[in-house]
Amino acid sequence: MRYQKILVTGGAGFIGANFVRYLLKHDQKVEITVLDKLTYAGNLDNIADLSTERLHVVVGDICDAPLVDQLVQTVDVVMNFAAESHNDNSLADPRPFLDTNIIGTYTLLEAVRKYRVFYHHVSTDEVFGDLPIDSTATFQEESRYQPSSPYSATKAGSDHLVRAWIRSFGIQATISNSSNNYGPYQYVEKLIPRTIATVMSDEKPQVFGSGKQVRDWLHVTDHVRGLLAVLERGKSGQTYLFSANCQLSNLAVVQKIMDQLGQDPSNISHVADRPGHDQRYALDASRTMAALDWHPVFTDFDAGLEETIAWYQTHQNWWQKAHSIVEVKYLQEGRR
Ligand code: NAD
Ligand code: TDX
Repeated sequence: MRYQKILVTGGAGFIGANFVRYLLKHDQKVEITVLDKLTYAGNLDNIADLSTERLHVVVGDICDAPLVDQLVQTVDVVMNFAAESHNDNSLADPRPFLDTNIIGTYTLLEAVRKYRVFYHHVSTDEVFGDLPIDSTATFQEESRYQPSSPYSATKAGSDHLVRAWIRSFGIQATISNSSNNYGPYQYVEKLIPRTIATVMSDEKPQVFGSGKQVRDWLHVTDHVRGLLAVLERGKSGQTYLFSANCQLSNLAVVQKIMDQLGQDPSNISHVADRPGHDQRYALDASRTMAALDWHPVFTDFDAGLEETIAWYQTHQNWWQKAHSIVEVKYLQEGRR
């Protein structure tokens, strides 16, 4: 590993925790400091069983400049996973997205500029907007930014800040834009874990609108492996795209889950559509694969899904309370 001391912001969330778990297991020297605010989506249980010698946890906010300054000066690289990450929440209350995704990124950038520390920005394919459902078009590294939701607009804004800090201040940084992730430790507000938790609770899964919208699914472990390839071989100023080229309609995903859980796949509720709902995401990751020598290993979605469902079946205590909270929230917002 090119770096020995890493600050992982958002390391108690879904992708951040998977990153911390994978890295500590596969690298015997690395020292990780997690900075996490522990919002509703952050859970220290996600990393609680890991060795504490090489893992330090700081509960705090990436918008807290003195704290960020103090932590950044002790590391070689910052991996920024911290974000408000759920589109539906950004429609109900955009403000926290501006704070964490924009001001938080700005705060980290100022600290890495001061201490000349490498910065990697974890971002999303949603910055490019969407594609028509029936097309075969894909997004590339240089595709135009055209975000649709408050969430994706703040992620797009944060990507722009990173590029501006590279060009104007000469910081060393990379950006990656990933397609939709799935796997263990994902909070039950997102489509796959929400549907698993709902079906396991003998309720009907909720499909927004027609369910014909398409998402491009990537197993979180493949995303984590890609991020480590960026740390090993990435070049400052570059953008990397992560996708396993696995495009499926939401309806197909929900039906696969129901099928695997032994339920009638037609027993679903079509609820009000998400306002401004992005129709289709598809990333062309071929240039990143060649540049980083990274290739997804979870290429069988049904097998990855089966493994994910098994994880939720054996971790019911992990999600049961959160499931109730999420469902009450959707109900209060008139979204179920
Ligand atoms: P998540 O919501 O599961 O986790 C986010 C984590 O950040 C939580 O632990 C939370 O407590 C923490 N956090 C939030 N605000 C903070 C703040 N102000 N200071 C410190 N910590 C804070 O999100 P995720 O799905 O793991 O996503 C991680 C990153 O990957 C995000 O930047 C997201 O935009 C990006 N991304 C996610 C996906 C996906 O499918 N989940 C796909 C592409 C990109
Ligand atoms: O219950 C649901 N029913 C439903 O039909 C939920 C929760 C979602 N959906 C639809 C909306 C989307 O078309 O499923 C699709 C996936 O929804 P989410 O899981 O909310 O993900 P999405 O909005 O696509 O964004 C995700 O991928 C990109 C992550 O939440 C982002 O953080 C990431 O940047």
